[in-house]
Amino acid sequence: MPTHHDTPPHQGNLFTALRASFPTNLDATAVETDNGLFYTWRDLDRATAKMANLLDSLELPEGSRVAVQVEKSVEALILYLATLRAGFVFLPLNTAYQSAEIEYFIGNAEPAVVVCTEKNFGWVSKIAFKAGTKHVFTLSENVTGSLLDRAANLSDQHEIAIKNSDDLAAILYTSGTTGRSKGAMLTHGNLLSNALVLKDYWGWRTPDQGGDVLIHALPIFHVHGLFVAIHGALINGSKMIWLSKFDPKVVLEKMPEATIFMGVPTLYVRLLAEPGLNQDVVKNMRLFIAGSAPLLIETFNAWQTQTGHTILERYGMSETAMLTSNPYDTKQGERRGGTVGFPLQGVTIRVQDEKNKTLPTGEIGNIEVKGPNVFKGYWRMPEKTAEEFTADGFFKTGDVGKYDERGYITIVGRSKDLIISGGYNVYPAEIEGYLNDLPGIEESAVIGIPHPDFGEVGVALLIAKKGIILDHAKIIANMKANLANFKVPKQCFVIDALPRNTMGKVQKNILREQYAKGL
Ligand code: MCA
Ligand code: AMP
Repeated sequence: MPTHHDTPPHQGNLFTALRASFPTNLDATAVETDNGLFYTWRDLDRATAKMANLLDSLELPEGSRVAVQVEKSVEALILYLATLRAGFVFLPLNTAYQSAEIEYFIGNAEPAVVVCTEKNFGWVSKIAFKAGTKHVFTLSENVTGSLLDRAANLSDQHEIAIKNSDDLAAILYTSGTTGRSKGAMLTHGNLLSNALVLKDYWGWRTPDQGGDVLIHALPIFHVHGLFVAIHGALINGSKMIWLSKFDPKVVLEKMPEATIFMGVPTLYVRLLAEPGLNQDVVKNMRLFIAGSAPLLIETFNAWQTQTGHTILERYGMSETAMLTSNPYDTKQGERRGGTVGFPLQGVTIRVQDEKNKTLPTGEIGNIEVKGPNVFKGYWRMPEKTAEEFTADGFFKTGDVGKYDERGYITIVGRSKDLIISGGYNVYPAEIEGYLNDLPGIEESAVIGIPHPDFGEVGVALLIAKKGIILDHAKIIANMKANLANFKVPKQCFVIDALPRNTMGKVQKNILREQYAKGL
């Protein structure tokens, strides 16, 4: 384990490495938005300094969290980078979360600072102040808000905070199979090691090597958009074409000026449906990356046929950033559809049986991982953290898969009860808990069924209390009023009883077979 004085402490700050990668010509464009705004590297440097000075002016305790629920914007990107620069812990929250969800996250993380949209300030600030947060700022996607007003007149010079590589940089909430979300604690070292490995493995070209241009069309409150995409571009001094929201037509419009695109499978499915997708529009592109959910071989093949490009699929988790990837350089192997490639450099992956014995090639088991990418643990949940690591320090991913004879890893399923819909995780336990509390519902089961656009979507099976007739529309409306919209089951069915095994456990696999015909 390298002792900390090996690298000067402030070198441990991820922002130091990102800032050191800015091109020499600071007046070049760093970010170009879909609504015609241009930000130079100098703009990023000055704006992050001003915002970091604002955070410093609050005299926050070491390790303070900055919770952020704002629409995607370059100012939100600047806030993320400023939080790193000032040495605090960034906590991004999905913009779809409603008050009950936000109340949980703020109660659990106890952020010193909360940044929300001007529209949501009323209810978010109430929750935040009640939980002891002292500073609530606003930031809206039309470049307004108290955060910008307060930072505007501060100095554009800022000494990057000294951090060790195992200091926290971010907390990302992700849920397990049971109960409430857990805050995955990611360190500066986790994120920097992953960014450096991917920069090399995906063949990123710095400006003096011909340069790269990334189309960024993902949300920035999850690992894919916030770390893999943003760090990839910044650590390489590459321009980002910044879309406030995914729109397939806009992505196609930008492709002739870009070289790299990252997306969850749903984005590829929607691009394939565009008549404008052809070999011509992609001729300047060099790399299409997919992940966050299974990429169907049909999508992989259709993309190859329609564009001539072979999608590079990789595998990641909030707790581990990226673990594996198909190769970019064909000398290291072909990109094999249906697989997630090889463990990244420095990452060890094993496939274990139920007795924690390592399985041979070809045999399906539980995927476990060890490496500099693996998180520090769950925020204030030491017991839960301990449960998810083996005695010899491997993290249990909850994914089920195998190695093939050429060393490629295939994910064949999940041991955790999880639905991944359009790249967002939906936890049946959370939805079931909510449904079971509704009047008239005896019990419920939420399962994932195939969906042509989102990959899979949730469907709820409801058991009514004796003598009660359940009103589906009312139940759905109730969930929409209280839960993030993407979590709401796309359909509800009332049935007499849930199939159970001899242990009394609900047999969701039987339900999935019964309802797999889709909507
Ligand atoms: C929107 N809707 C959804 C989803 N998104 N329903 C199910 N699943 C979804 N993902 C519903 C909304 O509730 C709404 O329904 C209707 O679709 C339209 O909403 P809208 O927001 O306009 O949807 P959209 O613009 O079509 O969004 C689809 C999307 C978005 C662009 C695919 O979901 C997206 O950006 N997904 C990316 C998620 C992501 O970044 N994942 C990375 C996680 P209603 O009208 O009824 O309200 S990081 C990760 O997994 C690991 C670490 C890794 O490996 O990267
Ligand atoms: P989360 O950490 O909550 O964002 O979700 C991580 C989960 O997404 C992983 O545990 C996998 O189940 C799933 N996942 C990520 N990338 C892939 C992929 N390329 N193929 C299949 N599943 C994936």
